[in-house]
Amino acid sequence: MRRQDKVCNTYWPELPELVGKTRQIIILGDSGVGKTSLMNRYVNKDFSASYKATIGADFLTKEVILDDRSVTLTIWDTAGQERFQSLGVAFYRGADCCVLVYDVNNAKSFENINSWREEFLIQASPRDPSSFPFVCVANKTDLGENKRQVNRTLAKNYCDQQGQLPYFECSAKNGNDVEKAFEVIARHALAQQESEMGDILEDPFLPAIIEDRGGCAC
Ligand SMILES: Nc1nc2c(ncn2[C@@H]2O[C@H](COP(=O)(O)OP(=O)(O)OP(=O)(O)O)[C@@H](O)[C@H]2O)c(=O)[nH]1
Ligand SMILES: [Mg+2]
Repeated sequence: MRRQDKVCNTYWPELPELVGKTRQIIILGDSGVGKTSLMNRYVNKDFSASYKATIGADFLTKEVILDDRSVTLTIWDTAGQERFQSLGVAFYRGADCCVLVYDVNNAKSFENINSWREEFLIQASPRDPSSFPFVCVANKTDLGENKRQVNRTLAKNYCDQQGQLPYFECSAKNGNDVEKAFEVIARHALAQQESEMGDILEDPFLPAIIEDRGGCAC
């Protein structure tokens, strides 16, 4: 049994809950690219063809199990429409991972993802901007190649230049690769959770806390 598991299972069962506060995932991109639809597809396994602009921000939570470990994601779906954005910016700070979405059939939405990325970094001011986990999602691939305006290679090149961002071509409509994209996001979140748990296990006061609880974690 790993030391971490022994501490949690035997002496401090609530540790994962304390550390494993929900991880904040934020979805950004132009209006109409399908941010709400992707979140809905992933969390509720559902899709609606009607469009209702998100105002400010909305969220859904989902518990994900990966390799027998659990992580809870709070997925923040933000407004793409400029007039509804100011409310959403408040949620940038505290995000653990950011999903940049564009519509493969809309070149402008791809050109704008860099602005979304830069604005996020300004507002969220993460400790290390160069290593902050972004994931890029190209949505609406179900509409067919003749509608496509953004070439896969172009988008892949952009992601590679930005530090090998994971890149997925998805469809919220038919569900294609949505699960796959969010699995990468959930893995980032789980890694962060485990790293924070590791920090606590290294805490010089931990032996005293465990002692207090009537045990030894060695
Ligand atoms: N064909 C197709 N349509 C999609 C897909 N994803 C979303 N849509 C449609 O595109 C429209 C906009 O989708 P939303 O998810 O509301 O877009 P949004 O990015 O949340 O828009 P804002 O809230 O304004 O920022 C809706 O009519 C959706 O049904 C997709 O993968 N394929
Ligand atoms: Mg929306």
